[in-house]
Amino acid sequence: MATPLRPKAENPRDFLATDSLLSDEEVMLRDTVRSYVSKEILPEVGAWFDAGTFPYKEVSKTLGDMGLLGMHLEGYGCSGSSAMMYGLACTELEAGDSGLRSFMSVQGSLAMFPIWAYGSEEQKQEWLPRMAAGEAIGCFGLTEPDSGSDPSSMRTNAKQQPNGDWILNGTKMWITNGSIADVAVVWAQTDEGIRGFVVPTDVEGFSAPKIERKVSLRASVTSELIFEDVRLPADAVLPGVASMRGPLSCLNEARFGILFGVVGAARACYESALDYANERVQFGGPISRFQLTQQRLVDFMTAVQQGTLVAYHLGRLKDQGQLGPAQVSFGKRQNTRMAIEVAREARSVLGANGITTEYPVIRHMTNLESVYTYEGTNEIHTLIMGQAITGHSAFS
Ligand code: TGC
Ligand code: FAD
Repeated sequence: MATPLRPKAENPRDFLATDSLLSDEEVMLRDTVRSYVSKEILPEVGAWFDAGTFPYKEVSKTLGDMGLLGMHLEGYGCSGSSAMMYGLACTELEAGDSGLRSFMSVQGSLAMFPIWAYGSEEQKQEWLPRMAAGEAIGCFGLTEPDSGSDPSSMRTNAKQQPNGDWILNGTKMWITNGSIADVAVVWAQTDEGIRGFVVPTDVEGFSAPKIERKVSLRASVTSELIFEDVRLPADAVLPGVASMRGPLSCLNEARFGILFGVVGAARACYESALDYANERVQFGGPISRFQLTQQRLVDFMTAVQQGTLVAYHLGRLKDQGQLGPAQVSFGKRQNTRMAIEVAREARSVLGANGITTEYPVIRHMTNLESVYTYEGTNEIHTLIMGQAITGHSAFS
């Protein structure tokens, strides 16, 4: 039988059949999260974004019930899933909204991970089961008003008193989940180096004003954390680490989630542009028949497929215990750049409709501006990789 002259790809949404690289269990988890996002997030998230809010208690409980919070950790109510499964969940959540993936990343990788990796048995028992169930929300305080890319210059400090208590003073800035958190993992200078503290947010002297007027990640809460002579018991400190290695190791976990997540945002933009181009009629037919439109759609599809392959490869390396921090930087930097470029160009395929939140693309586009900056800016990841390939540090 003759081959059709103009075959359409069997699946234009997965052109290289990257699903064939996943196990049945991985596909099942991926489809479950995709279905949740499609039914419960996509119909609402545009309005949440417009209003600058989201129903965090409900979302937290549902993600907990689905076993997604701290899913890559073992024990204490966590599901003990593979890194690949964690990454796939991030992709699907971020196809809904980067704010949703941020919520999950901060909870699992930035708040639960340090308690799990460096906490005492009591700290783990007190917080991890409730956080895994979505009944307690966590945040991670590293960045400060004058200390962003260079967190080791932080001024927040904790001084141990003769009776063993700690007194914490300082200000953290740009903290995801800050004003909705039940517990904050806070990094501070001490006489013994940089230490992490587990701070219940109902403690006296703590406040967390919400940062307003964001045009990015509007369906996510971002806050300042202020500590004014906050008194903490001796056992509030994370006993397992006393250096920048503590917070930086948490970033490896969250950056890994991002390199998967942004592929979901890019895919959502590509699919929105493809659907729109097939439906929108100008000059007597769909705009998808124009060569210039096809070039853009093919570029989006290629970029998303390449990003998927990078993510899957790094996911497999992580599950084999072979993934280094500079390789995580490769994925965070490359996939975030890819996603932001796809989003910006996809926005223009939708013409004027593309500037409204009736369609998801501009929401993803503005969200990705935050993702480009947080968890290490594009430039910081460039320098991490530059150091890895030359042996020279160019940070200062
Ligand atoms: P440096 O002197 O190189 O190292 C200090 C210590 O840390 C160790 N180390 C690491 N350990 C684990 N993982 C890594 N990636 C590590 N990188 C370094 C290192 O071995 C050393 O250990 P030790 O035991 O000898 O003390 O560190 P530095 O202070 O010069 O920092 C280097 C630099 C610039 C790469 C680092 O500061 C950096 O990554 N800056 C970017 C800051 C950043 O990414 N902030 C993110 C804040 S959290 C956030 O954005 C959350 S967004 C949440 C959301 O998803 O909504
Ligand atoms: P700066 O460090 O001041 O950088 C400004 C510019 O200078 C950037 O382009 C940067 O790349 C460039 N630059 C800096 N140093 C160098 C250099 N050595 N070489 C070349 N260029 C350089 N932080 C937390 O701790 N917890 C959170 O939950 C959290 N959530 C966030 C949520 C949102 C929505 C946002 C936007 C940020 C969040 N952050 C959080 C903070 C985030 O990690 C920082 O914004 C980020 O690390 C960059 O710091 P900065 O904004 O102070 O920029």
